[in-house]
Amino acid sequence: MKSEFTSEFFRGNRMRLRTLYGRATPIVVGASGLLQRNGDNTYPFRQDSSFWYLTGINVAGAVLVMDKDTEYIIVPDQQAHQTIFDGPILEEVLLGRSGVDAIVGEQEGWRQLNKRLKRIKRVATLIPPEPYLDFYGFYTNPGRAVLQEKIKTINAQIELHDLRGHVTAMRMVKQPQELATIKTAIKITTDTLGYIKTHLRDYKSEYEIEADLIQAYLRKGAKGHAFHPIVAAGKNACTIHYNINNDSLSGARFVLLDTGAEVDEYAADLGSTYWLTERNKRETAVYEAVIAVQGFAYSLLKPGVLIKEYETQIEHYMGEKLCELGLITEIERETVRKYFPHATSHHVGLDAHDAADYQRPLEPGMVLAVEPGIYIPEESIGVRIENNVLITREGIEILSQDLVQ
Ligand SMILES: [Mn+2]
Repeated sequence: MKSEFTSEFFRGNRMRLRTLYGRATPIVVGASGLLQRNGDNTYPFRQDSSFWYLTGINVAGAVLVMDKDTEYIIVPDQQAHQTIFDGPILEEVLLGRSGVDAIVGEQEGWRQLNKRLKRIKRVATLIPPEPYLDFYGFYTNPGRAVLQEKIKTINAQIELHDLRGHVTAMRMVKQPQELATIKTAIKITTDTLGYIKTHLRDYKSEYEIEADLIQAYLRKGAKGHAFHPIVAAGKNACTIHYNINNDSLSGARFVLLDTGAEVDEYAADLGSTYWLTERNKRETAVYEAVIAVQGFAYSLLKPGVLIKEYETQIEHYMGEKLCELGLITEIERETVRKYFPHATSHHVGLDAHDAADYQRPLEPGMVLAVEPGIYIPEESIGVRIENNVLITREGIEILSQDLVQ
């Protein structure tokens, strides 16, 4: 598939970052590193989204340096066996893609950087996240932390300035190439979900649906999944991030899908709940309540809106729906969150849950997911419908208009 991105995009992002942050302090940004899966087997490489946004380069362990009037990328030296096993890293390809002045090898690059870092008081970088994210229960990619350690080893006194706020501010408002790519990812995903809905009765298990998702994404030109898909039949839908996807569909009345293709490095994040049999009255009431909340969310979204206030309004509206369904009698945060335990919206972009400052009012060019859901474990019903919308000057454009709900 033809990429929307040329070196102009990445060069433009670097120029804007230097305008936002200032040119007096050198900027040094690290790529993600390869991660062990088991033994000498690595996980498929996925670049740090912000590093990609500034370089377009998918090399593990690379380092971008922006200093005075020069920009260069240090790429890890390849041992002869790595060139044979992993393929060569081609300098001219990296230069053409990123638009930097030079690609330099590890030794030469760090020799240059070493000299500079020893003499300066501060350097700007993307500060690493905590090594272990308690809330999500996983280890983060150590790429940024490794770079930070290396800088500190060269100059222990050096002050590290954090660029995350600036890069996040830039990533929140999508440029035309980004929007076009997100639209492609959305189209691939909605086409695939449409196919699955039409053939729903042919599937005997969740994993057969998962197999068709990856098959369709790859065949339609996506890189693969933007995140591990959720294919949850029946009561499994009440587990919000269920993704074992190995259950049988026999006896299940519906299946909840939450998935997105990845195109270039951009995500779609969509989903719906499809019935394997005729919806009964109760299921229809729950489904229609979710649709009503979705419509209410759409009516609120426009420039200037604060996500926090938007979520509070939706929580109240959802509360009314849950009362109508006889699930709660009082509309309070705790009662509502028992049946709707997640947020309605998040930004979508290079990451399915994209880098964002949720204190910042909405602006045209932002892309959001809208994903209300109602989960009733005691009735084994879980319904979520997720669309992606673009904030426009007037309100929103639903980017996933083709999603079969
Ligand atoms: Mn989502």
